[in-house]
Amino acid sequence: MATLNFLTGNSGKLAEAQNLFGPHGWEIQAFKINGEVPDVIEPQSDNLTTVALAKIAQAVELLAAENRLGESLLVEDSGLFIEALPEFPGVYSAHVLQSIGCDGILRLLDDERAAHFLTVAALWTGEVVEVFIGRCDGRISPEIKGDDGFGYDPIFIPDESQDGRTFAEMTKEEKSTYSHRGKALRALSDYLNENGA
Ligand code: ITT
Repeated sequence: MATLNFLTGNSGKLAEAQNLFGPHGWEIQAFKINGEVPDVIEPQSDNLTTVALAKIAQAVELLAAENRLGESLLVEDSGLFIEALPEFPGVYSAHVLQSIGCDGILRLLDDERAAHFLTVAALWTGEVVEVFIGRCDGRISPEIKGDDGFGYDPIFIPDESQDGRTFAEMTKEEKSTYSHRGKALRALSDYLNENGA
């Protein structure tokens, strides 16, 4: 089974990637140095691609320092964008979740609830960097619902599912069918297949 390193401090993202790639013959392995996920600095930027490219540049330096430059490595940056609150929480999604949480988001909204998630995944192939983007349109639920998933999953309802459930009320497989991450990682998986990885 081929191995793809994933540098992330978010265990929910790791679990989703493992679930999505496992059936396609890829083992997604958490990238660690001395048993720890190394810290990378996220630049101040209002653009997820800029953040993902900064993360992959640092990750490649870490691989090089470990004499593992020939291995492939994945990072990704994701954000929730709420139409009524332009660019918010967007690139600040992690900070906003920690500070006001899903409850705080619900308190900020009235009838206008359209939102989307974006994922920018950056892959070091062992030779070059490739970028894959996934988007999921939906809306913010009137209430917190569901126990699965992570982050904003209990308040996000994807349009495509058409049954009104939040991501947190879905299995990982169902969420991946519709999600920003599922779309970005399926494009990445197609790239790996087409390029004979
Ligand atoms: P990394 O180490 O991979 O950067 P992170 O948790 O900092 O992990 P991001 O900056 O990409 O990840 O994510 C911003 C926030 O958005 C973070 O609080 C996540 O929990 C949340 N988030 C990302 N993807 C999500 C998803 O699919 N469902 C719900 N919340 C999500």
